[in-house]
Amino acid sequence: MQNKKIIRRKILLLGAYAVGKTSLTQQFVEGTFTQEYLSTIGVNIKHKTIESDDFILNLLIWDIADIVTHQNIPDSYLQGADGLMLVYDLSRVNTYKRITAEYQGFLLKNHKMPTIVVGNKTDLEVDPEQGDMIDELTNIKTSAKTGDNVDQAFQLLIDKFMFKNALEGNQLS
Ligand code: G3D
Ligand code: MG
Repeated sequence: MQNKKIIRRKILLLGAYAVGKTSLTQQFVEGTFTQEYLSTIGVNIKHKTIESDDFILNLLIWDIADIVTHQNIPDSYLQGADGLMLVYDLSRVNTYKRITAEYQGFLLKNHKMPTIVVGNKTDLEVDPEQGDMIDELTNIKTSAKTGDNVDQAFQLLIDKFMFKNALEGNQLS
């Protein structure tokens, strides 16, 4: 039997305070949701292994605290990143505006980085200010609380960077 290739990839979660970055990571990695105080200081790194028909993916998930993203994101956080998940809270539309306002420079500098926009907290009432434009720019909507679409959101990002790797003819490594 052919040995499967083991590949390592790193993704970053960015977004305003309390949009659910840590909860999404926890739901994806551990399949649980805790209402306890989960506030993140600095960066919280989680690991998950995903096996497909062709390879074993060792995924490192960097969940970055808002306190860091208020300032510049340290280069070391970005080093070797393969994908970016930008998270906002569907019940607080200003958290979407924060993504565009705070990360604009960063996103321009890293425009080739596979990126998805996630609207989290589908279990809550959507902010009435949420317009069609934001809706269209959202790749996927999730609830870290119920688990709805959480795996699919991470899979969407994984598909994006794996597809980019394949397009660029990169060897899996
Ligand atoms: P952050 O890591 O982006 O700062 P957290 O966000 O994951 O710490 O979540 C912030 C708060 O939102 C937490 O509540 C958490 O339980 C809640 N939360 C996260 N995701 C969801 C969701 O999908 N639905 C609902 N209803 N709540 C969610 P507390 O009360 O601890 O502040
Ligand atoms: Mg957090």
